[in-house]
Amino acid sequence: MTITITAFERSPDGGKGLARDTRVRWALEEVGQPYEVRPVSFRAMKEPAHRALHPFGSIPTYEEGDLTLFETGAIVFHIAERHAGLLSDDANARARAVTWMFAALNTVEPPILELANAKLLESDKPWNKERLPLVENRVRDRLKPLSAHLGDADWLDGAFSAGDLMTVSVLLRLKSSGILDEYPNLAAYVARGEARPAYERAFAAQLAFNTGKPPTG
Ligand code: GTB
Repeated sequence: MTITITAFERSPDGGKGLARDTRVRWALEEVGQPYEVRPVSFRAMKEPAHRALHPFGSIPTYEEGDLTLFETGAIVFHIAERHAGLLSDDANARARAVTWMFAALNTVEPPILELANAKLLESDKPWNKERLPLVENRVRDRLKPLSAHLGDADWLDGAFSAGDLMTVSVLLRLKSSGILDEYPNLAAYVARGEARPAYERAFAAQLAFNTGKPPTG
């Protein structure tokens, strides 16, 4: 059955892979499932046809036969459950990987988004200069224990899993801030994720999509 996801017609990041369709592309590449991408403009995103797929009028969505999903956590979990490669056969290891998915989305991502918003949307506010260090410290409050847990391991809980895919995806948003480099094992963890062939294919595909140039290599 054809899998179709939606993505920004042109991502505001110009193809840096930060829009959330990249994590869905990555999951599909990890499990070897082909997919199609339907571009959605900012205007179309808020129209009834798209809201029927995504009540909040955002991307990405996921369509497969009569199933429609939104929220990258649910989409990646669905992909990981249906296909081998992202969740262990061991029930406890699966549960721990799902725990890391939730931790990535509910515990690690929120302060990272707050920082992105503070930089992108609030830079002209008179209080921004004072607030920014507070927000950066909230990010550090999450990175420090994450770094301590990872230690010198390659992945969060043994073999690479959907939990790592989500955690790396969330941390990627920090690359340009310099904060990630304060935790060398996390910077190396993100680099390991980016070096996975499935991530490379997903990144190349979204870059080609956003620049209109075919993937190279
Ligand atoms: N919780 C949802 C999920 O995980 O699926 C969040 C979905 C979401 O925020 N989607 C964003 C969106 O559609 C795109 S990813 N925004 C437009 C809207 O809602 O009107 C967020 C994003 C956007 C742009 C960049 N960038 O250019 O760097 C990075 C991330």
